[in-house]
This record gives sequence, C-alpha cells and structure tokens, in this order.
Amino acid sequence: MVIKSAELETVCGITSSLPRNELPEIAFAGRSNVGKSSLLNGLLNRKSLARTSATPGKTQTINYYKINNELYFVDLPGYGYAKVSQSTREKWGKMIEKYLKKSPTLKAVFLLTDIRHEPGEHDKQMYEWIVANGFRPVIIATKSDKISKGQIKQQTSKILKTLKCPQGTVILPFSALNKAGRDEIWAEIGKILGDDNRDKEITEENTNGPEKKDKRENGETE
Ligand SMILES: Nc1nc2c(ncn2[C@@H]2O[C@H](COP(=O)(O)OP(=O)(O)OP(=O)(O)O)[C@@H](O)[C@H]2O)c(=O)[nH]1
Ligand SMILES: [Mg+2]
Repeated sequence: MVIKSAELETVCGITSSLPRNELPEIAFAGRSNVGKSSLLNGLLNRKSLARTSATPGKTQTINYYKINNELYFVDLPGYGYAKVSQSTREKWGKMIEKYLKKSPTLKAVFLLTDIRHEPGEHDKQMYEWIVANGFRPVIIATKSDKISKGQIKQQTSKILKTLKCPQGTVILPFSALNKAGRDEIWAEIGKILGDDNRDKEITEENTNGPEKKDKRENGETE
C-alpha cells in the first residue's frame, strides 16, 4: 500500500467511549515495550508518528491512526507493565476487552510478542481474549534483529506452541530496526482487508453479535 496520509485521529482514555468508525480497523496488541508503536511507524514509514519509548508504558490510551482515508491502525495500551498499580492495570484490561467486543469494523488483531522470549501469562490471556471475541490473531514476533537468522524458525515455533495456536496461524517476524518483515505484514493486511479473517464458526456461535450492533445504533455507550 502506498501511504498517502497517516494521522493520529482519536485518542481514547480509560473513560472515553469508543469512536464509531466506518472504515475497517486493524488493532495491535502486546505487552508494554514489545514494539507496537515502532511497528506502526515501520509500516507507515514514519519515524515518530506513534510515540515510542525505552520506558515501558508509553501508550496508555487507545490510539486510532487513520491511513489514506482507507483504514485505521489501532494501537492498544501495552499490558503487563509492572510499575502501574493493580487497579490501573485492571482498567486497561477492561478497556482492551471493551474495544475487542464493541468495535464492529475491527477486521483483525495483531498480537505482538518479543521473538527472544516465550510468551508470558499476560500474552496468553490476551491471546485468549482475542480468540474469545471471534478473531484469529496474526502473531508478530518483534525485534527479530536481536537474534540470528538461524534462530528465527525455532523461536517462532516456540511462540506458537506456548500460545497453543492452531495449525495455520500466521506468525511474521519483524524488525523495526532494519524493517525485515514489513512487506510480509503489508501483504497480510492486504489479505485481511480483502478477506475478513474473523473466525466464522466462533462468530456464528456468538449470539451476542446482533445485540451488540443494536446497542451501538441506539447510541448507548458503556
Ligand atoms: N532492536 C529493536 N528494538 C526495538 C524494535 N522495536 C521496538 N524496539 C525498541 O523497544 C522499545 C519499545 O518500543 P515501543 O515501540 O515504544 O513499544 P510499545 O509496545 O509501543 O510500548 P508501550 O507503548 O509501552 O506499550 C523502544 O526502545 C524501541 O526502540 C525492534 O524491532 N528492534
Ligand atoms: Mg507504544
């Protein structure tokens, strides 16, 4: 995709209601410091559209970036950051869950995990939330420049195994440093936009679907 425009359009805090976007959304989730904002900048060829930081906990809001008037990238708050209080962490968790449940144009969720490490408890929980909401997450293994090329396959297999991903789950290594994996991620986004990857079986079983839509149409917020 040729990026003609990319701008931060909406920032949602813990108490904000979510915007009613018409355009498709792709969300990026992952623990604090895993490289979500760096991935967005890398995909969009911008140095600092999404603010990145060596200090974990930088993105504490849901940030909607509008791309080319065609779609939104949604940067979700990083979880698992030890220095925030338990109650704040719970509020973030609720905010992320609300986002997954109440976003009718959400097409896919990309779950980021650090290629060097086995996913932890918070990653497993996030994976399960995503699946419970009817999505098959695309896994992005970040910071691939930190390991040798020969280790990539072994590490991505370990991540898939730890998260108990079903066969066929897409996992793509990415480096914000040298942009390796960028084209593959854009190719996946292209597929998603042409072909909704929401898990049809789960969606059909989920009888809350139409009710959710009605609530939004009636202007109700939580
Ligand atoms: N070597 C390397 N460093 C990276 C990569 N991606 C991110 N980083 C570094 O990791 C740190 C965190 O990156 P961010 O993009 O801010 O992470 P985030 O997931 O948005 O973090 P929160 O906003 O706290 O949730 C920064 O110091 C980045 O420079 C990568 O691919 N390779
Ligand atoms: Mg961030």
